[in-house]
Amino acid sequence: MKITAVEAIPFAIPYSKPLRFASGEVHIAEHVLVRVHTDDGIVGVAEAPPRPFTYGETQDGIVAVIDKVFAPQVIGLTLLEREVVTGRLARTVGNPTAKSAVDMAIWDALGKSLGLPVAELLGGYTDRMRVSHMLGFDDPATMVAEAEKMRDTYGITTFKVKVGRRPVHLDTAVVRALRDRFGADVDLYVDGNRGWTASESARAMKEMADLGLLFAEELCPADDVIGRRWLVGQLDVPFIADESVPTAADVTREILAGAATAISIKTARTGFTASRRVHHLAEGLGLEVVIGNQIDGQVGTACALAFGTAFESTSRNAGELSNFLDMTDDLLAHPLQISDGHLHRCASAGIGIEIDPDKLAHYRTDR
Ligand code: MUC
Ligand code: MG
Repeated sequence: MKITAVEAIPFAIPYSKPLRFASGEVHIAEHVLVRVHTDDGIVGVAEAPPRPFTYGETQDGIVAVIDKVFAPQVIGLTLLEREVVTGRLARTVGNPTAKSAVDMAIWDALGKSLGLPVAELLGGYTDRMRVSHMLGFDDPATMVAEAEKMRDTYGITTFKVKVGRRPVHLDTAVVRALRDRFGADVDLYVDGNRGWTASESARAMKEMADLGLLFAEELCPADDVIGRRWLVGQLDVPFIADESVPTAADVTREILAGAATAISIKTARTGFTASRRVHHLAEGLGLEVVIGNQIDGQVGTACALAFGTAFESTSRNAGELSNFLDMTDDLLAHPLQISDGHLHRCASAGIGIEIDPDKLAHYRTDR
């Protein structure tokens, strides 16, 4: 169970449909596949998605920090020393998705070594999650058509609508068009990625007051401290903190400040080890949680699913597990399948995924 090598492999897979939102847009999945090797021939895998507009990381930076800093810090440790790994990686500031991919690849290797699914090692609550699909910026008719396709093809009935454009009517018109089209048959919530001011957010939420939203997420920046508290205090739906809470300490800070009332847990930024801390903290604080998506590929989505299915509160709400549907291809030998609005986790050991070597050879960009 001793770690002998850590590889960081950059790859690039185009999206068939780019995702656009208030803080950026994504056209190509330029991610990093992390492989952790052990002395008994086990290989654990996970992926890191660079999101410069959210965490400041880049693909080259992720490869460099893993090759030069993290790999030397974890080689020689065993798969059971995950808290030692966490402590060593914490010596480096930032780099959340690089750290998380190393952490999750170690958990994958541990599960494979023990012959047990990671979801069961973490908590083993269920084997499936309802799926929520993210609708990126477009005109109302196109976004309604996409929701229709997702419902008819995959049975998805929960949609997170990206908002944060100006004037706010551009977005409120989309949410209204979705409600008009689907009535009470779908659940809707909105994510602003900090695009609006607090007062624009308040106006937009008033315009949508009759639309039965489940949640509102990061409508305005958490750095607008007073404005954000003012906004959250007047909403009658939970306000989800996403990019403002990349660590458990940030969760405490934002919740105690009245800047949020619910939490998005993203394994892409907190791996399994720190996501577990965030989950336990949220439970102790009595916060609702949603499993979020860092616009992950199938490897990252399988990680989110493994964590989400491990606990009751993480599997209660629909999880954001469908961004991979917008990619032209992926790395898995057995692609994830969403049906009847659910994603089932694979019962095999580790995270439950297998990398297709031909696909990796085709999409890796370092050779
Ligand atoms: C989300 O929930 O915000 C877009 C930006 C980011 O950091 O994550 C995605 C999805
Ligand atoms: Mg978000």
